[in-house]
Amino acid sequence: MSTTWHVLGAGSLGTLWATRLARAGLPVRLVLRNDARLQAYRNAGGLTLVEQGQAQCYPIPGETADSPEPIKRLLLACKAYDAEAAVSSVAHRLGDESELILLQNGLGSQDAVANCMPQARCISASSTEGAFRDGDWRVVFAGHGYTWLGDPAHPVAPFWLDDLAAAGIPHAWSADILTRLWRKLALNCAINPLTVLHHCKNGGLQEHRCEVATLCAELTDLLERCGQPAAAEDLQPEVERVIQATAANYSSMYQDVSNRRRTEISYLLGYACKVAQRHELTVPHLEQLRQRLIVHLHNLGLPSD
Ligand code: NAD
Ligand code: KPL
Repeated sequence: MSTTWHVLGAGSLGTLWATRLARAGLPVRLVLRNDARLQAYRNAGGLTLVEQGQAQCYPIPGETADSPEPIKRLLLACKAYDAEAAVSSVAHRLGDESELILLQNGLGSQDAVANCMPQARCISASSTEGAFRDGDWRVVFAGHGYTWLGDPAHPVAPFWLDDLAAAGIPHAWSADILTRLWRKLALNCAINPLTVLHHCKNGGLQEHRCEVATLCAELTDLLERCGQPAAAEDLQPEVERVIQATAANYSSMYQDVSNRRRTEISYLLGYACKVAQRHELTVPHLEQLRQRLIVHLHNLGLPSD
């Protein structure tokens, strides 16, 4: 009998994973915040995934966080700023044998979760898949990508990667997941805040090459200083390549701001500046960018943490 995948966070990525796992015949349960959300979910009849214009509803069973049944495998698919509270809401259901798969972007939330759940194995993930919600309990699969998973404390791959293969979730086990998370964080720091401040698509940063290059130089120093030289390698050319390849897209932070959603700034640029300070490295342009972004968010009436 397969172990149940408990999915906490029925948003974009949570739905993308839950529906593909369920479609492969694997046991999945959605963990919802409270009775009102559970009732709303039951009324909707399931989670809907839209792929290539085709919508398919999957009647995945739901439950609330305070349900008493133990959780052996938890996919945590909320935003980085919600991760610690979300895991705490199911703490009474986690034990020594529990495994948590952390789908959060950026850095900082993984350590926060691991510190409050020392008994559980925490596996971090870094994903380039893209999805967005176009209604309650309804998600559009917007961009094919790849997910790397890894556990810095324990390099052996878990056997349940077979479930991901069966579900058609492109993935690989990574012995250097921290490098991958840092590299993605650096790309996001060099691109996303500038798209918000210049109010442009990623391609609009081709008009701001010097500003991007200055940030890349500071990010490279930071990655080298904090023991991530592989994540620093050729950062600037990769940032330029990503800007070109995604020229027509709005960055995820731009989309958060334009939809008046809280950003993950504290787990991206905020985290980079905090680590630089811890290593006594001055990163004046990153710090100034962080301050400008905070003022911008504040002026829009959005949270700046
Ligand atoms: P989302 O906002 O669409 O979904 C998060 C869900 O978690 C929401 O439904 C929210 O209500 C739920 N949630 C939060 N706290 C909860 C709690 N305590 N109990 C129950 N539910 C709770 O977010 P997303 O876009 O799926 O992003 C998740 C993470 O994945 C983020 O860190 C994001 O940066 C990263 N990511 C997203 C994408 C994407 O295309 N959406 C791609 C790569 C990485
Ligand atoms: O991941 C991204 C995002 O928008 O969050 C890219 C496309 C790499 C831009 O930083």
